[in-house]
Amino acid sequence: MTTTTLHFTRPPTPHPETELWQVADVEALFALPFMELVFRAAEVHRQFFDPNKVQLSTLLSIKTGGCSEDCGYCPQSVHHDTAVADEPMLSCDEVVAKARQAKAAGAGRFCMGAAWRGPKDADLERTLAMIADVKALGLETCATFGLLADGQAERLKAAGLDYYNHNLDTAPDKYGDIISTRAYEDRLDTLGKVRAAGLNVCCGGIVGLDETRPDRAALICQLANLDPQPESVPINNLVKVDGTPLSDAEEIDWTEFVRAVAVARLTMPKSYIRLSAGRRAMPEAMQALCFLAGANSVFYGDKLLTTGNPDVTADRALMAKLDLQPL
Ligand code: SAM
Ligand code: DTB
Ligand code: SF4
Repeated sequence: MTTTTLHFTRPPTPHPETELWQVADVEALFALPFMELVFRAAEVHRQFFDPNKVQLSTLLSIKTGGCSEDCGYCPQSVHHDTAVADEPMLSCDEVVAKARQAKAAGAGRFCMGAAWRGPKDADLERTLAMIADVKALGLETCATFGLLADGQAERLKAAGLDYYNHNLDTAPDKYGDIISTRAYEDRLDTLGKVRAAGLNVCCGGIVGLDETRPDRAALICQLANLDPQPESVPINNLVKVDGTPLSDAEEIDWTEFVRAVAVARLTMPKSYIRLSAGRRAMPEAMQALCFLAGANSVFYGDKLLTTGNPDVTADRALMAKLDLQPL
């Protein structure tokens, strides 16, 4: 019997002098043979993490719907006619009760989301007690409230916030097709404020917005070139919601999603890569491949913000089958 040995050069790395990723090099990672890409990503994953551990974050929408922004994917925008009803902000007691349930179910982090362009100071003030009370339960805290004004990140930090989530969402060149009410630069500005306040950064994006592979590479390049890199990187697969402009976006092939996870792992070796929105529609075997390719975090709990997520029983069963332990 003859055996064939395949030889691959080492995959691309950041530019040796600037240490910045070039879009072309990230595209070259996407273009690696699928098995080679997944293998390399799995190899890097093991250098920095226990591959049998997965971080669990539970989401809660503390203020739903009625958002002034026109993000084309989002069911909570006033610009789109969706089935999401506007709701006032939850009370602190309601939020803490949900956080308690999340902790009892095994979550390690609790992420509070609000359908705002950014918080008014009075709104922010009301969230501070929620953050302090959730933190006091022994959970890590995360908030995603949109663009931050000067001083707001510091107030969140002082209240006990651990992470702030603010996504770049897509490539700079694709961004204008998706959102018109705020600029890419505004997002980078908020990420800078979050960092400067000493908060951990959770920053990722969405695939399946009818973007091209070079767009996906450009998004990951932007994320990887944040300095320091985000501690947490959510990779969302678009959840297509009726009434949003992207409700009939073309589905990306599942292998392309796995490639995006693997490329995120290779370019951000020390970050938690979160298999995020869209997981309910993913077969278990695909999720397992994402974990092999370097995903080591998920949203855990029956609901994301307004749409569904795998139920806790199903996730526990999957984790048991894959011998994955919660962090
Ligand atoms: N309003 C704040 C903001 O936009 O920053 C915080 C909440 S917003 C819902 C947080 C993130 O959820 C968005 O940046 C986007 O990445 C993600 N998201 C929203 N709708 C989505 C969808 N239909 N599918 C996948 N991800 C989505
Ligand atoms: C993130 O990257 N994905 C989460 C969280 N950060 C805030 C939100 C997903 C939202 C999916 C659509 C919804 O449930 O409304
Ligand atoms: Fe508003 Fe955030 Fe939805 Fe955009 S993604 S419409 S800012 S809630």
